[in-house]
Amino acid sequence: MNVLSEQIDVEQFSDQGYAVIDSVFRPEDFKALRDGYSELLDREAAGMLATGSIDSYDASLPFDERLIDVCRQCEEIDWTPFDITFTLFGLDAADSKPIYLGKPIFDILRHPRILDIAEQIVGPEIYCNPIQHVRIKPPQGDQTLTRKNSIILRSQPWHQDLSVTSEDANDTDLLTVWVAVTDATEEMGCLKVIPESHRRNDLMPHCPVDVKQGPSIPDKYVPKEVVKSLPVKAGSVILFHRKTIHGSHSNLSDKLRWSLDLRYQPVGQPTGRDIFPGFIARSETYPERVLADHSEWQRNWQEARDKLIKMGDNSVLAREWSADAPWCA
Ligand SMILES: O=C(O)CCC(=O)C(=O)O
Repeated sequence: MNVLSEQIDVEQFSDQGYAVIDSVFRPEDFKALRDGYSELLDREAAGMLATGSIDSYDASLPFDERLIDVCRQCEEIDWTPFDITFTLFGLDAADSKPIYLGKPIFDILRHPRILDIAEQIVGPEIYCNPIQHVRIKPPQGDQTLTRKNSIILRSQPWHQDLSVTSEDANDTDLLTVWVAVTDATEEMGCLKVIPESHRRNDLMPHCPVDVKQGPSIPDKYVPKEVVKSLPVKAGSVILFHRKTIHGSHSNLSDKLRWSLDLRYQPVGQPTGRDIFPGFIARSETYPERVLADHSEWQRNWQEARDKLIKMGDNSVLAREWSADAPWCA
């Protein structure tokens, strides 16, 4: 445990609201994930061919070329099957697609190197918070690729992660662990942060920009005097405090920018997404409660999906940001 402790500047994290840790993963650590997504894309593309959303698909091409080609051909790629959590906006019908619950993701969520990092911020009783995403962003300079695609595939506007939880999680020590699967240079749309922005007491005002976009802070409220871009190499990890204002640049390169954003917190605090299944990832006190069974994790998400479909209205899942609020004018 704590093999990486010397690499994490916990003081800088408390002071600045973020930390960058280089070389946490090697390329081979992502092989299973890449293979899983390659198969997933083949399956999804077969469905798109059958329904006529795309006209052609060359399975012999490398993954990046296949995904870019699919994005270019279809009106709008449905990201649900590629993501690892439910959208707050689309799970209102029994025909919404299952999310990706492959073992490679479960293994990364429980990866000892990630938990060693999280432990230094949230302590030894670690809960894997279920607000988590896989983002594989196509080149945004090519308007045909992204004009209609959901925000998850585009640059992310300024926000605090606390803005997407329900209010009962206001005091949860929520840690965002952002993992670079590919390089993320500034041209490729790396993250950007406002250092020290987590120190203010209140959550900033956020506004919903459109139905597929998470809440974002209106430009006039973003203290942009000190914006820091965070370019990183594949395998690096970036940590954010729940109130740190951050976003990402547009991917103006011709490559895919692939990342995971995962979240951890101490066991026993509200997750801010009650109905989604988190799990105990590490515990000294109750080691027998740690979830190590991939099938059980899958089942938990499937049960949550059934519940959500029955509920119909997902708006209860997170705090409400109204476009009619005075700060959105
Ligand atoms: O990966 C990105 O572009 C944005 C990630 C982000 O904003 C987050 O993890 O909260």
